[in-house]
Amino acid sequence: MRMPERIVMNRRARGGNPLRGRLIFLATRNIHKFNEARRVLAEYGIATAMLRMGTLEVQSDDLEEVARFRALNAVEKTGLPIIVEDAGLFVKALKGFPGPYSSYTYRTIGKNGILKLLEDVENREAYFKSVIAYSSPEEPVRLFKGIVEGVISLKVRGSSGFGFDPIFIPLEGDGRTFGEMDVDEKNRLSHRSKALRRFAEWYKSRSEFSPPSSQQ
Ligand code: ITT
Repeated sequence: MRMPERIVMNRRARGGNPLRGRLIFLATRNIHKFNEARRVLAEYGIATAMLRMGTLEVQSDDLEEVARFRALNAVEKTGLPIIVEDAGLFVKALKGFPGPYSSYTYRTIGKNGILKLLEDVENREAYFKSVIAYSSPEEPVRLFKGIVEGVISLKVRGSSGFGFDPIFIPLEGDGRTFGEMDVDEKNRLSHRSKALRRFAEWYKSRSEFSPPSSQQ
């Protein structure tokens, strides 16, 4: 009898899954996010598969809580080891807005709306925050975070990336917005790559150093 995929994966994960620490599923509908993640994780020898699925969204002003909830929901639906990522842009002069509401804000007022809100505002400090939630059928959720500090530009610059990239200038960069960088340049600085690197270090070390009994 052919075993359902989900059960095969569950057994492998409990026993000797040869892909442990080498393959991860990223549940997202955002192809740019997937592309960024795929390239960072490849540096660690981890292959990334995109699970283009919607996850239940919880109404919360806390990125961590949203990511944790979405990861649990995705694992419940698929039985796979999964990461989800939630990110947001936090603008100091707007008291952290749009933050966890970045997706809605982008779809409604967009990047020009943020520029408008900051018209004549001197303090243009902002940061992007990324929270990655990892979970699998046998493991509790683990969170990995990354932040990149920067300023909001005076006008839209560049067309690379997605979302608010064309209005965000990272402090550690050379004055260009993320929208003026290619994906590898953005990955050297971004909130997402920092969180991903933290996840990758843990994911790899966990499989390399776990005792043989849990790996057979
Ligand atoms: P998911 O399917 O993974 O949820 P999403 O596009 O909805 O994809 P998020 O909820 O994590 O992603 O991000 C919320 C919004 O924040 C997103 O729509 C962008 O407008 C903005 N954002 C997040 N990360 C960004 C980045 O690296 N560069 C520019 N904008 C970003």
